[in-house]
Amino acid sequence: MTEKRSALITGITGQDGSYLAELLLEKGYEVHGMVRRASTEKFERIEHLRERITLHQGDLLDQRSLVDTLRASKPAEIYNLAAMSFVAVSWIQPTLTAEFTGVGVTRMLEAMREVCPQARFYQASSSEMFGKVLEVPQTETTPFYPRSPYGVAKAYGHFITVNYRESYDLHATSGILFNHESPRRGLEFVTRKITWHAAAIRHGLIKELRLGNLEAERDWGYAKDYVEAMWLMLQQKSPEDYVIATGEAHSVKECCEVAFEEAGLGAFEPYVVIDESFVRPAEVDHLIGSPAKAEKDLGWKPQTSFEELIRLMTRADLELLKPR
Ligand code: NAP
Ligand code: G4F
Repeated sequence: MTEKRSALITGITGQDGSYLAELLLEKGYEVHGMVRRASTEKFERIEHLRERITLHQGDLLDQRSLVDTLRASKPAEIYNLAAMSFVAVSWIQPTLTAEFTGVGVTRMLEAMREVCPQARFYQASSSEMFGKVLEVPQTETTPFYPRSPYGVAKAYGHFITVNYRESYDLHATSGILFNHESPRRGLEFVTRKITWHAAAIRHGLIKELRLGNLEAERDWGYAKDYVEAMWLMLQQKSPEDYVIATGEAHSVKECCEVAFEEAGLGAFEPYVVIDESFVRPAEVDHLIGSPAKAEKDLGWKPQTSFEELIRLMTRADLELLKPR
């Protein structure tokens, strides 16, 4: 019997980690995940997979645990998705964000160099690195101008991945992913916050939704489509960097319009209150990516439109919050 290919996912308990684990299991991989200890386990997103995956205790701050996780899982592919991923909190915990989201990448790469230098490495880079954009649309060659401690940390993670590829000939790839959402998105991110609140208002559980900047625009795609691109990147003969995006931008306001309409509430304006506490010290006003290279080299295309995405998230939250 041929042995299964093994893959390690850091951040397996997160939105992307859970979809990627499902995809890799479907493809016949032996799936390992790295999780950090907490007094209460937060494994809801992978509960349905628990019997089919192997979990290892580890933390991006702890080199020993990364080395031991790689020794135990013997991965052919490593997907480094773990990070402090919420931009707003990166101003509150800037140093910790730098440690998790920036230097944590070097720790993973060092552990890989020591234990399994032949493995393939995926780094979860972000369109937040483009920040105050220097080119429209953003591509793999657009210079970075990050606008948050999170964006700065991700830029470090991107460049250290490129540097280790060039210094040590590692198969290391940086996927520059634009915003991607799903019913598994954390409630603090704006799309899920909007769809959850629209559903809760519809069911009479709450009365209003407090938001910051309604004019901000993002290139929003569906997380399930995006994890396929991560896998495709690691199947390439030589490692390169790719932008993953839909090529369309929409505003927070448009997201409200679609969600409130899908929830059967009509116009969103009577329910939304502008709350300055959600306005960021420095904003990223407009992001729009070009997926042209991904389409050409990986044969990857987004499958889900912005409107379909917000509608499916709203329907999922209506079901989740339905009185029983
Ligand atoms: P997410 O839902 O916030 O998940 C983050 C994951 O990282 C969780 O599993 C979390 O574990 C883990 N983690 C955090 N700190 C850790 C540490 N010190 N040690 C070990 N694990 C740690 O994020 P996501 O949306 O799935 O995003 C996945 C990755 O892609 C992140 O790196 C994010 O920055 C990046 N990214 C996301 C997007 C997007 O739009 N979603 C776009 C571009 C890039 P716990 O469950 O224990 O907290
Ligand atoms: O949903 P957000 O918090 O996502 P943001 O900041 O774009 O970051 C996400 O995407 C990045 C990729 O570009 C990832 F790297 C990162 O990990 C994360 O997944 O905010 C989107 C926009 C912002 O302009 C924000 O100012 O929505 C605006 N917004 C307006 N009111 C709000 C709110 N954002 C949040 N979270 N909450 C609000 O009440």
